[in-house]
Amino acid sequence: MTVRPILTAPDPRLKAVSQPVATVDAATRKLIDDMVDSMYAADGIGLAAVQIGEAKRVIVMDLDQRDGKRNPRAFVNPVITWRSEEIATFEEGCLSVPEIWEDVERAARIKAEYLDRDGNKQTLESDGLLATCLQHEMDHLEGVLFIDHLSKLKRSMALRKLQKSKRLKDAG
Ligand code: K1U
Ligand code: ZN
Repeated sequence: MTVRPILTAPDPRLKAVSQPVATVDAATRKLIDDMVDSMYAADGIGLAAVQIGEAKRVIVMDLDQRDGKRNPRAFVNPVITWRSEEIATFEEGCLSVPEIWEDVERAARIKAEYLDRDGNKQTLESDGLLATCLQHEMDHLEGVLFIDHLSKLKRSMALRKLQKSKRLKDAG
């Protein structure tokens, strides 16, 4: 089990565009395992590889964490193939933007294709939290944070709050 530190904004590495994975091999599965361990250790429901400093197109997610049961899923090289015109608004958080929660508008439903941890091609149609979380994590693969969807004023307020809490933490 390897829990790796999660980068926080405004770390410039979070702005990288992640590169596709050539083959789902042992190294990819080790990355997936580290991401799952890091996500659970941080009490998250999703994580993109770039958040632990690996700019690869890999996402993990577990939306079913109940009664100590875990059901992690991995999405390698995910692509959104269809988005609904209907929009849904969810309050989002991000392990790379701690302590900030804001409403974000995204497509209410999406279809996606990806490779699973065995390298098999999968298709998925989703709505609700799964559609929101997938779009949030896929934004990370393009170097986009959820606060980039906010107004300039709300984004700069969020970044100021983040910097203040970092200063307080550093001061002990
Ligand atoms: O990308 C990330 O950092 C993961 C992020 C996923 C996400 C959450 C909510 C809406 C969209 C995307 C998180 O896991 S934030 C943490 C979180 O969801 C949570 C933490 C503690 C209790 C309950 C939820
Ligand atoms: Zn995030």
